Amino acid sequence: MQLANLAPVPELYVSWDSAQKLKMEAAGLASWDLTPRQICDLELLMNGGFFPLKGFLGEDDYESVVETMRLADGTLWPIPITLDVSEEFAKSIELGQDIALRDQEGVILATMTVTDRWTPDKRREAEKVFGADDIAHPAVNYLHHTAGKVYLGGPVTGIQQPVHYDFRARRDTPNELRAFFRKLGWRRIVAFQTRNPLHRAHQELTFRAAREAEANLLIHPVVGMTKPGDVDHFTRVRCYEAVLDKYPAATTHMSLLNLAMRMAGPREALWHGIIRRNHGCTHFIVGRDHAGPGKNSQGDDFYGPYDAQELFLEHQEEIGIEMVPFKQMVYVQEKAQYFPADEVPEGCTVLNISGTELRRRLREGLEIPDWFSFPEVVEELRRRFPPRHKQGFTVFFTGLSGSGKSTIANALMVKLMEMGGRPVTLLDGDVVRKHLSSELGFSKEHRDLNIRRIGFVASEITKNGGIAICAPIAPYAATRRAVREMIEQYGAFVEVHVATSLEECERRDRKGLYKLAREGKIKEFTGISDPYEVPENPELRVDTEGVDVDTCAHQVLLKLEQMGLVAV
Ligand code: PPS
Repeated sequence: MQLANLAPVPELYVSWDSAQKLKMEAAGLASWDLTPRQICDLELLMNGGFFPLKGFLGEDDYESVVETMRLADGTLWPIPITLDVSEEFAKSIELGQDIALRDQEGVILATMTVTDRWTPDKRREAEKVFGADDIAHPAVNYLHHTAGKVYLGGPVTGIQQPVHYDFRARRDTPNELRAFFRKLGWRRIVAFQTRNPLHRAHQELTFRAAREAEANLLIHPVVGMTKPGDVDHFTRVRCYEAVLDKYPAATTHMSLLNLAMRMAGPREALWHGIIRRNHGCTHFIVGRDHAGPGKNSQGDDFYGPYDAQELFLEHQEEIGIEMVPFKQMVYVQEKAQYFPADEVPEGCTVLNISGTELRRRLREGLEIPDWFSFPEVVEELRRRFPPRHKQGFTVFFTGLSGSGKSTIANALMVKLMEMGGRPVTLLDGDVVRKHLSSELGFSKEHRDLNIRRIGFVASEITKNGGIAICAPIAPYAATRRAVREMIEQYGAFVEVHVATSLEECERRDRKGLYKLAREGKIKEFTGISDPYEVPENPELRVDTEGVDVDTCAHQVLLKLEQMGLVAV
């Protein structure tokens, strides 16, 4: 029976006194500002999570890891942990030189003696480590589009841990967890890796896995970097905390792992096992398509569903952690209970809600049954993913000067305020130019800057659940598209083209500006001496000629209803 060796794992930190001294000395060194992923890697290097690594990989170890999943000395290590930097920085460094590694606020976390510098063959790295040079794989995309061109390698001397302001009490170094297990007398510990919210099926399967392994359970979610598009870790941790209460007291512990995942499937599973062994665990749950990155650009899976389990089984002894295969649990309606998928009594009805279906129900505010998840988890998810009619959005009016944008925008604002529920902010062209862009003129460059500022403010409002109504001329299609992209990360972007013709705007000439523009007294005037690119596919086009303002604003409101953004 495998019992945990809970002796401390070696760390790369120097003593507190030495750290103070080193920090002063390091202030004079060439320094590298770590990327968010490098900060995650450095934390696990320094605290022993990546034991036996002593720093960022040198070239020999890198080559060997890429080709054979082993360090140059033969030790199993499946994922290259490399310090990617810009060519410019790499050129400025001499081999043998010490550099300071700083976090994003400039705090020196460690120093590194640069022993190696090389330009990697990223295509080969992609093919060998991730299975294909296909940017549909998030780590391959990262490799080609985010990572620097040159790698530096060398031993790291740890000065201090990266600072975390969130969930401090829930974060443990490997040695803190080992000490905790020692204190509680836990000698068999099964770890569960996750990057998703837990529902009842997960609770059932983890509890069952622990019982079968006669072990205590460590819920060990990743809060560093996961797959782009995942539920943010703040929401997830609040969900995990709710689920933790559902386990029998004193059997289960939860700790957060600041790992930057690569979604490398089978290789990643081994890596996860090594990391959990370093955290004092004896068993590790590996599921179907463990750390799978989704579909490749041909629409197929990157890895076979059981590749990770097979590779893990081959190496579990060498790692020193035993695999517990993840049993898929399903809800059986007649029994009102979860069963392993292969033990469902004959003739019974199995109920399931897929991830896609769950997201649809959240989006549309539909029921999520108690058999599927815990009410506290559903409440958290509903708060994070409110239905569309409770999410923030932006209505972006565009059109010529004097087209009626501001008037319709004002009327719409009042109608939305009458309905209530969400705060409404009007970013009118004139108002913005007074308060946000007072130093700007009407050159293309200045107009773009003005629109991007409006876009930024609107995206913040949208992110925080409010309604932003913008009403600038915004004459350039590319800039409008950029603003759309900025906002659509957080909520809907509704482009409304106020399609009043130039002739009509000039005829109205409310501010007398067209006359001045025609006389050449105002330069670069939109429609007269400056271009206006008509939107090709706005969500709505309104015509103000012969139609009153109230009707126009009502058309916009109907569009918002149709898009589900306001409740009927
Ligand atoms: S832009 O192009 O989107 O940055 O313009 P915007 O911020 O909406 O500002 C347009 C208002 O500024 C006045 N104005 C001009 N408009 C266009 N071209 C020139 N050269 C110009 N000079 C001053 C004009 O009153 C616009 O107000 P609206 O409300 O659109 O009529």
